[in-house]
Amino acid sequence: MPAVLRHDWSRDQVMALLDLPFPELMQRAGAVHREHFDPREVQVSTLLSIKTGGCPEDCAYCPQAARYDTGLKAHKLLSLEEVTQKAAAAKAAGATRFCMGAAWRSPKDKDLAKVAEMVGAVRAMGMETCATLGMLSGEQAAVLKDAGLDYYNHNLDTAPELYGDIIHTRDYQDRLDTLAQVRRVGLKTCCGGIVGMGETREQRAGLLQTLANLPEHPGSVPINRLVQVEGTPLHGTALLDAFEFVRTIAVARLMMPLSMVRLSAGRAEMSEELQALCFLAGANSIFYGEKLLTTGNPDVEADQALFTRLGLVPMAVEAPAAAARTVHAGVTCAA
Ligand code: SAM
Ligand code: DTB
Ligand code: SF4
Repeated sequence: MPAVLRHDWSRDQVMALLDLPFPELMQRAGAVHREHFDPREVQVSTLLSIKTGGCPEDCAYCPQAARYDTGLKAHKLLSLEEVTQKAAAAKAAGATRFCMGAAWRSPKDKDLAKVAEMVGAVRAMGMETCATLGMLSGEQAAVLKDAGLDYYNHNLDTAPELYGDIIHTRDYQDRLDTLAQVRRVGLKTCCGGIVGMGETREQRAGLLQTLANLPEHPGSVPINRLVQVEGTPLHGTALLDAFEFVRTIAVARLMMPLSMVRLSAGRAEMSEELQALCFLAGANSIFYGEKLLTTGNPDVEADQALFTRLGLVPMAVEAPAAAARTVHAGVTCAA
């Protein structure tokens, strides 16, 4: 049956899903996952911080904001050679997508030209490419598209009504505008958020609602659990109940049935049993490799052993999108 891709979710409808009894929610999410994907397959992406720290923004979760004293060692933009070496190592370890992240508010054109070269070189190695460089103009998005970029990561991070409490140096509309530029040039979007920042269930619903009501569902939806870094304003936030995290994954799967839902930051602090629940809830992508951008991630050996124990296999290439119908605020069209 073709998937119905809805873009007309109300907050109440999302809350009704998040409020379901846990077994019912898991059953529904698992069924939708199986309808569109082989549930054994997990897409694996490796991250590299190509420019670390010294960021002028004030995101309350982020160790890379210059204004917080987190003891992070900043570094300038890596060379092309350093990046291709890391990409080759990621490929050899089994990653199929390589994501380059930079601690910028937005890239300078001279830096963007260097990143474009990196994208071309990684693409030529046969990996999918992703970049996360902050806000982009339409021209900058086009430069990345021409360089062979597959995905642009730009997260909405939280509900619109909470955004102003977490970040003061830009607003939600800035994020939506960059996403629109990225879509306009034909790049695929990777867009998700962070949970465990002290938000309510209603605000988690608000994040999911905004993601699913974008003009296109993001190709990848990273669901990050806050990594609490000493020195950031959110360090010391009350820990989110693990089942709430799993519920968020399950509802993302139900609302965006053809997207890759990524169990993202926070895995290093999760038990293997919790990660297994996330896969049952419909997560089918992870960040793979010892480091995220600046914080830790499980060892490659530990992830390989977990995959073996759970009978999971790395997804070779991204599964083609199944036939879908799209519903934009009540209007149904074939996609
Ligand atoms: N500077 C660019 C931007 O903010 O769009 C790109 C890099 S930024 C580090 C990419 C994403 O990492 C953020 O949008 C946020 O979702 C995630 N992130 C940053 N710090 C995090 C943390 N402590 N825990 C979980 N996710 C985090
Ligand atoms: C995403 O959603 N999570 C990744 C990636 N996109 C760029 C980043 C997680 C960062 C966690 C904190 C750190 O390592 O600095
Ligand atoms: Fe800068 Fe991105 Fe970190 Fe915000 S999340 S402080 S924009 S690197």
